[in-house]
Amino acid sequence: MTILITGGAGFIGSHFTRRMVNQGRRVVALDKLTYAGNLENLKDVTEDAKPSNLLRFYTGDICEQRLVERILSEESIDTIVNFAAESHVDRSISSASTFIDTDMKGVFVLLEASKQFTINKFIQISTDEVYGTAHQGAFKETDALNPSNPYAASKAGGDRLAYAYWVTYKLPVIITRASNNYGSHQYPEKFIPLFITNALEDKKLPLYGDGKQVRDWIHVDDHCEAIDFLMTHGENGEVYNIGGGNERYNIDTAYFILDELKKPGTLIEHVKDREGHDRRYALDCAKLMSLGWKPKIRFENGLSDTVKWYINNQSWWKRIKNGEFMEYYKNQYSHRFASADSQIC
Ligand code: NAD
Ligand code: TDX
Repeated sequence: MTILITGGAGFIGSHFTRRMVNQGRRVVALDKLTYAGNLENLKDVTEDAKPSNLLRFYTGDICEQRLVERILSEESIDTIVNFAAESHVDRSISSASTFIDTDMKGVFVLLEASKQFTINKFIQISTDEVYGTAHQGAFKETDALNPSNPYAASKAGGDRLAYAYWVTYKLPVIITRASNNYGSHQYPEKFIPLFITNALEDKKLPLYGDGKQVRDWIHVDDHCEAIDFLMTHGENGEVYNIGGGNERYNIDTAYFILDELKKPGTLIEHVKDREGHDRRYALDCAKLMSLGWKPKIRFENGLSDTVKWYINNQSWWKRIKNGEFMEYYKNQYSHRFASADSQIC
């Protein structure tokens, strides 16, 4: 069985690739290596994979029909796990075009190619953001989708397109909707790695609005384990929520990070809020749990380990923060900070 993992050089995709290779499974990874893709994330499996032919890497775009078809025909792909996406909400608010390309058109290309070849499982990695904000309770898989930013809307498009290929063509699709992931190798534009690395550099932490937004955090290892579990135990045509059961206010997470690093609370600066900011995400995961899976990692333990990883791997994130990231950070944050000493650069 060969698994095609798209987005395999990104945050979650690289963790999943490592997990599969370490289990002795043959993996083909396809990744465009956008700003978020990083071959360093796969260093340990590309160098140490035994036998080393377990992982084959293609640099390329999931929107390229001919490339996708060639990989499916030449590599005897049995399972596809589609992680490839533009994944950052703030970037989608600034410019949505690549989100429409990858998160919708890219899914279409993968589904169409899968129709032509014998694919036994197509797992579309969707997100809890497709439900929109949870005013009360927690979303079930059957709840209506109400995406409220361009990223979430494009992911909802990919999510429903995958479902349509099950209903219409009986393509064996499973859709997963996970909550906010955290862990090692996460690109430092996202909340947790941005706050850890800014604090390590004694820079301000830009907390949007009042910081009372709620996110349900899941450790990336728990998320990858759940996907692995669903590859065997999930039913075709079904959607599965994957949550960590760790709802936290952003402001509490920010203070936890500062406490771990022994840095002062004064580093937090409340800044202009994100447009259309979803106030709360919450998932009801009873469906997945009824199959026998539940998350194992307690948020505070996982976050403490994550903080240690960023302390011990400064060359990984400093290289990123010195590159394209700096331009992005200035554009995204310079108008948000009120104080002149917020050390944008
Ligand atoms: P990421 O941005 O770290 O990685 C995305 C990867 O996809 C990168 O390696 C990038 O180079 C690659 N990519 C982008 N466009 C591509 C294209 N056109 N063709 C091929 N490769 C392309 O994202 P992530 O946080 O690892 O998220 C992975 C998936 O999980 C995404 O589908 C995302 O929507 C979903 N998800 C993420 C979270 C989260 O909290 N991070 C939560 C739920 C769901
Ligand atoms: O500088 C910041 N300040 C801040 O207060 C950033 C970058 C974020 N935030 C807040 C916004 C959110 O309430 O922190 C929370 C988390 O923000 P992000 O890390 O941008 O994640 P979010 O918008 O919740 O989306 C994430 O979860 C769902 C992932 O980025 C998506 O890929 C996933 O689908």
